[in-house]
Amino acid sequence: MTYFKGIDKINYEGPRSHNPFAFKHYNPDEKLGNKTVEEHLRFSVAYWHTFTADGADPFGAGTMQRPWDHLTGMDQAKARVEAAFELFEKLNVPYFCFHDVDVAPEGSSLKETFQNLDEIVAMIQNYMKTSKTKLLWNTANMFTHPRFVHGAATSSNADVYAYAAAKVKKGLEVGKELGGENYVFWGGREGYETLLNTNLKLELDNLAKFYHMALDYAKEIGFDAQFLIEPKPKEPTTHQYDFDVSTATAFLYQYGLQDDFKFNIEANHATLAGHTFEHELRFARTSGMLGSVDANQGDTLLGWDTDEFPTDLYSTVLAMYEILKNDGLGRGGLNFDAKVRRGSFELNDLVHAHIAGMDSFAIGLKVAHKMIEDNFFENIVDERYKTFKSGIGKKIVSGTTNFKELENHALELGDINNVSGQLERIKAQINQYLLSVNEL
Ligand code: XUL
Ligand code: CO
Repeated sequence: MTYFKGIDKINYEGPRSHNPFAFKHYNPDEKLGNKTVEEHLRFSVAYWHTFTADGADPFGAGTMQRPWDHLTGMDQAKARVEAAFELFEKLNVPYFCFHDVDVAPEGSSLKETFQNLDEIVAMIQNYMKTSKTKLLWNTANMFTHPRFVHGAATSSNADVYAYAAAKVKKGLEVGKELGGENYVFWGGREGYETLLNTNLKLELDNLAKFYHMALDYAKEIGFDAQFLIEPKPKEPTTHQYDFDVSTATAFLYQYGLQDDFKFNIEANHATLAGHTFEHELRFARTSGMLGSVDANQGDTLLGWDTDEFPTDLYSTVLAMYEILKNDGLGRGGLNFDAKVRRGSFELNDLVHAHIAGMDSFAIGLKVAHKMIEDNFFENIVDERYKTFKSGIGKKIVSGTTNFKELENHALELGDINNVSGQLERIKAQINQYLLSVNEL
């Protein structure tokens, strides 16, 4: 059966095309430096937003019109797999991601849940034999079901901890079966609402032990995926333990996990933490821990995780700059952890949304690539920090000075000469790059 009726494979038609079902900037086969555009961007479709979610929000019921809506249970799950691989092929995406419960419904026992999952995973595996789309990562949903009310690996209830471990164990087995490149841990309900009833130290110790056991098990079964932590500061708990890259880095170092984890950075999580997307990418890159990206954007007027498809070109440029400077994402990719708006309920909206996101990141890639060729930011930074290249600055950088020498230096100074940071000029130049993207 065809789900996305009347829609053919989405092709690249160039920036002047007016075809809503064509890429204007994403040309997967185009070579940029030593990689194709497809290899640079490594796009992934998020199963949960695109095939499972119905558009419900805290104020109202679902609005999405989907051709698998008339089905329920396993029949619906199977129809979703068919629809998913049809869309992957039409969008020509190299990757997809899912949570266990996105693909298969929970049964009346954990055993039945696993059986459901096995059946769907076998179906997915079959599709993957002939599809080019591979598994970027899978993960376990440990936040939706009421049993996770107090968390999973940080729950106050040891039985829930064990249940969560069983789900992750299964997730690692599934990841191995499907050849997943990464395995993601997003904190879900790993955090707390109030300290009035919380043993914070025990919860963090338990979480670290959970991660160590997951690593041990992955090794035991020979699943060599990159493990990723996805930081988020709040939602659903008030205080998520993996608040941001810096907080989670400290946690990983504290518990000896730093060599086995990298980060999956989500744009809207960064902004919820009061950071920019590029701030989180830079912090992860600086410590060699930039693993993958959940590509979306928030709404500047709303303070929650709106998971919009990324269309802000300024942001995609700065994100792609970080990714290119990281020499790419390695085994990671750009996963659209993004949902169409509640008002965009038609099936075609799913296609338009992915085209918009893919084109926006393709523009970001082209502009960032050109800026790096021009040494745009490198020249700005070189000039701005030039006092550290000679004299006392050089000694500071090489660690060969001390407070006495610095005091002597300071005492001999006359008026200190600072120069402008030139932010407005820099922004205007970035605009010039953006506006010339069609000539790049
Ligand atoms: C939630 C979120 C998750 C993770 C995977 O904000 O981003 O969908 O990406 O669990
Ligand atoms: Co995410």
